[in-house]
Amino acid sequence: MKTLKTQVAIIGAGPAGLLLGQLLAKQGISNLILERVSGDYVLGRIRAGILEQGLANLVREAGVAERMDAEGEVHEGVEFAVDGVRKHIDLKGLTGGDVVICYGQTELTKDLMDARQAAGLLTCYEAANVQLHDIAESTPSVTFDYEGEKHSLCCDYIAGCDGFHGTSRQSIPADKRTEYERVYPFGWLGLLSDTPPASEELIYCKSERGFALASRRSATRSRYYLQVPLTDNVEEWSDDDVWAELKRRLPQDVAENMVTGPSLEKSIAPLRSFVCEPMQYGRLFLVGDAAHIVPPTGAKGLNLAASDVHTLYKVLTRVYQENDTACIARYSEVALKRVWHGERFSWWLSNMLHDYGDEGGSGVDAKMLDRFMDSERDYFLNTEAGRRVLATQYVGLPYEEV
Ligand code: RFL
Ligand code: PHB
Repeated sequence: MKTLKTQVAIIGAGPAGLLLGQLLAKQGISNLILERVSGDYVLGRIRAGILEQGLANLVREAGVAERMDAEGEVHEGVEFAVDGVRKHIDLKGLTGGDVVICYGQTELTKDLMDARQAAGLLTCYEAANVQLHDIAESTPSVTFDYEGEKHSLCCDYIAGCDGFHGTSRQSIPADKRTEYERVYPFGWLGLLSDTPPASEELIYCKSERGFALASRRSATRSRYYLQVPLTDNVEEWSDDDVWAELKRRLPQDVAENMVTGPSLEKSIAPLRSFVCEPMQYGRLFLVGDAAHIVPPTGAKGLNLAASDVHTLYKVLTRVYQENDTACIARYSEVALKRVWHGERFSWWLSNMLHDYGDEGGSGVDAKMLDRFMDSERDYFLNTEAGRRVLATQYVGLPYEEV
C-alpha cells in the first residue's frame, strides 16, 4: 500500500473538481484529484454550454479564463418561441447589465485540465475502487487502486465532486441525509454538428410536437436538442430524422435558416430534479452533481456546481488562512439556498416548455396543467414584470457570502 498525503482530497475531475482544485491551489491549499475514467473520456462528454457571470468570474479568479474570454460568446439576450411565435428576452436590459457566456463545458474542462497540468498539480486518472474512510473523524482518508497498486490518501477534508453516480454521496449514512427527486417522463436528444447555427441567440421552443432548443457553441458549431420519449434509443434516430423533427418544431423562419450536416455527437439524457440534504457530513462536502441534479432547461447544472465550488473554496480558505473552523458548518446551508432557487427555476421552465402528454403533474390533470402553463407563458413572456423575473433568474442569482 502506497501512502499519500494532501490537505483536500477531491473526488472527480469534472468541472467542479477541477475548478475547486485550481482555486484552492491558488490559495496555497494542497489538493489531489482522483478520477475514475481517463482525461479523454471526461472530455468526450458533451454537456452544458451556457455560463453565468458568477461562474465566468470564478474561472477568472482561478486564472484560467484566457480562452473563455477570447472565444466565448457574450449573449445579451435569449429567445422563447411558443407555437412558432418568437419572443426576445433582453437579458442585459432587464437585469441592469447582466449577460451569459456561451462556451462549452468541454472547452472549460480542457482549459482547467491544461492549467492543472501546467501548475504541476496531481490528478490520478483511471483511479479505481475509490473508497472514503473515517469521514466523521478528524483524520479521514481515501483508498483507491492506481497504476496497479493500492493507495491510501490521508487528508483533512474530502470534496465529493464525483457527479450523480459517484461514491461520495453514498458514503453518508442513509439516515443522515434526505433526498428529493422528480424523474421527468421524457428525455432530451442532443445533436452537435459543425454547421453554422440557425440563430445568433438560443431559442427555447414549445411546439405541438414537444420541446426543442436551438443552441450553439460558436459561429460554426451548432447544438440542438429535442424532447423525446424515455423509451427512445439514440440508435433509432438517424441524423436526418433529428434534422427533420427540428424543422417541424422550430419556428418556420428559423427552420428555413437551419443548415444540416453530419452529427459529431448524438445522445439521449434523462431529465431529473434531485437534491440531497445536507450537502456535508463530518469532513466530507458534496459539490455539484454529486449533491443535486436539474433538468437542463434552465442551463443551471454546471452553474450550480460552480456556486457550490465558490462556497466551499471560501470556507476552506477561511479554515486554512484564518483558522476559522466555525464557518465549516455553514457550507451546506449557504450552498443549498442557491441550489433550491436553481432547482425551482429549472423545474418551472421545464413545466412551461415541455409536453407532458397525459401525465399532468402537481396534482392537476394534463388539460388543466396546460391551461395553467398557458397563463404562465403569457405572463412571463408578455409582461415587463414577468420578463424581468425570467431574465434575472436565467442570468443567475448572486452568490451568497459565507
Ligand atoms: P460531472 O461533470 O458529472 O463530473 C463528475 C466526475 O466524477 C467522476 N467520478 C468518479 N471519480 C472517482 N471515483 C468515482 N467513484 C467516481 N464517480 C464519478 C466522473 O467520471 C466525472 O468525471 O459533475 P460536476 O463536476 O459536478 O459538473 C456538473 C456538470 O457536469 C453538470 O451539472 C452539467 O453538465 C449538467 N448538464 C447540463 N447542464 C447545463 O447547465 N446545460 C446542459 O446543457 C447540460 N447538459 C448535463 C447535460 C448533464 C448530462 N449528464 C449528467 C448525463 C447533458 C448530460 C448528458
Ligand atoms: C447547450 O448548449 O448545451 C444548452 C444550452 C442551454 C440549455 C441547455 C443546454 O438550457
